[in-house]
Amino acid sequence: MNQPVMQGLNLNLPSYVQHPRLIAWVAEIAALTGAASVYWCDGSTEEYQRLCEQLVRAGTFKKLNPELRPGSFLANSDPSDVARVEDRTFICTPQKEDAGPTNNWMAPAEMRTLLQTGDNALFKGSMRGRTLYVVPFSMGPLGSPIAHIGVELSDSPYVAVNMRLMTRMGRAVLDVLGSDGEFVPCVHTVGAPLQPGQADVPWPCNKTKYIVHYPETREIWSYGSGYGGNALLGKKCFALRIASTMGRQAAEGPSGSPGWLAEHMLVLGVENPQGKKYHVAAAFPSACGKTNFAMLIPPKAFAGWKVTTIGDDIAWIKPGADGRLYAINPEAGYFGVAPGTNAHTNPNCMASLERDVIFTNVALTDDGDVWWEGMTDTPPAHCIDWQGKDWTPAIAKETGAKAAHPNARFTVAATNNPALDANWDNPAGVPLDAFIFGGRRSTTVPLVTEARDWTEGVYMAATMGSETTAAAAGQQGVVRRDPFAMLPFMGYNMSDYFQHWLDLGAKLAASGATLPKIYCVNWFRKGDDGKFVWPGYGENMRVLKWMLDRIEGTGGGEEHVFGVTPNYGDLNWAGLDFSAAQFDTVTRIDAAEWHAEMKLHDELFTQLAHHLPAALPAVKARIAQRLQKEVG
Ligand code: SAT
Ligand code: MN
Repeated sequence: MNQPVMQGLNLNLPSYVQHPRLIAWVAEIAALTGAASVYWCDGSTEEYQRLCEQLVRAGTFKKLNPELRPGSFLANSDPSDVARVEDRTFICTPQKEDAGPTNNWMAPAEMRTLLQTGDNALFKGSMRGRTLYVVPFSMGPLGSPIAHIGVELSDSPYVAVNMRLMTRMGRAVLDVLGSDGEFVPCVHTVGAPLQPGQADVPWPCNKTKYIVHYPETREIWSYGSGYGGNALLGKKCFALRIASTMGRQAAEGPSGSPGWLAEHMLVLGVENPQGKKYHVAAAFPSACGKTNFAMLIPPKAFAGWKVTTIGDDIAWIKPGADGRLYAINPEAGYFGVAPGTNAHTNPNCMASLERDVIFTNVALTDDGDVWWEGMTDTPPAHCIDWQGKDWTPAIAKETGAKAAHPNARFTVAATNNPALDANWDNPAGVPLDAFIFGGRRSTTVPLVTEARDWTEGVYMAATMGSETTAAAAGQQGVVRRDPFAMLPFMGYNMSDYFQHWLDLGAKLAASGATLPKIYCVNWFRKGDDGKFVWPGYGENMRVLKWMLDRIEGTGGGEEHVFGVTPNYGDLNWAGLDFSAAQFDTVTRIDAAEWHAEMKLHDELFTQLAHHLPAALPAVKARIAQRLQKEVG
């Protein structure tokens, strides 16, 4: 076939690419960035292996000991490029208020000048000396009516191989796209062009970073970082920021459709010993245990109970013809936090990581395997830390040096997970029975509370707070409001998003549907000794079981200031030594703490005053009144 040649550059177009708009766009970006060559990813195993070998030769990857960790690699990033950069993430809507006060905003024209068209536009020549990888991917099962397609153009082969594990990637996507299918264009550069003869570094990146979204035109442009959600653009950028705007747009116009939701949620299946299956979607901020909860193994006393994973990070949720909400996992792999993962906290995850894994920023052991803080009780006597330095327990004690970066990650295909749900790939999704919202709070917020109705549940989710983690650059351990665990991932105005949730609930209720119950949880309360009181992990099954009892109408509980909470006797304690006094420590409502907390809700609502649904301050007023009356 005719090979289009742009300014001397051969597009290396495979004959199966039949989409003129896609071809023209690839040519345009190749010209803008000055890429040295273009490579179209077909998504094959052979290609994956070849690119991994190439990354080994480039020094980006180390091949791990094939006897201990077959098919697996370790990448160490540049020490400056280790997490999402929220302060460099932009939502570029024409009107600032459409991005809302929680997002960084710049006018689209101004951003385009900066990135694409200005004299010193960052993307101009940004891929010089590098290959541009064309990475077609589907978020959601290939060809499913609820899936959406994206194409990422990236100069990072690390991105290409990660995208193969995280999404349905390759030629089959272009087959679905045909000659005129819609796709979300995603442009990514590490921002490190090479001069002729210049040697590359193992982890090219740039101090300047821009993670940019244009919701109106559904485009993503990412500059300067090669790490995680900054660079794997199908994940937070597409499946949350762009998709959230798509879900809301679907509710606009005359169709009367309630639209849909793109949420920062794991989705799990839970089956009781009688074989009844429930599905739960749970939102927690990054690095607060979504992967662990999604892969939970019930304690021994819960014989016959089974938890299975549909997804561990993102859910797309749509009303079905029966009015129920159905969830799919748009991803096909897990990009999870390694530190703290072990045979106790997440045995299914450890099993998932036995082979065919890309590790990033963990430590390398002397026998060519990986290690991270918390992986084993006894650390290795020596390893090479994530920055390539010698690490021993003695060095760690002296300097505090971590073997693995706290945001070190694994990338692994979902199919590695022994607890994978049989319906994880079902295009119809799974019907949801409950939503859970949880933050990381060492004080104040009780173990579990059930919202009395949808609006109260939306209030709980909207006012959620959490202590910051290493998943984002910046200070750690500070409580911030993180509505719906979506603060860093909202593609539009947060108040309009609250309204979308309220409207969707109201429309479904009006159609006679039973809405999922909404719960607020906190696994992270600490005692006076500074230690977590609740044992967490598999023991979270006890809380989950209480929720299912409530759904069945059999679970006990007491109505309270914020909703319904279980009494000590309402949870099944078989096989766990957890006293009523300990239970009190994780459920107690302290008046002073809650008055302070309500002030923070106030601050949030003041910040979000524009378009804030009146129903939310109304819930707040009711709570404040009860708090005064019942707690003091
Ligand atoms: O780097 S990611 O954004 O993919 C991980 C996370 O913060 O959840
Ligand atoms: Mn996440």
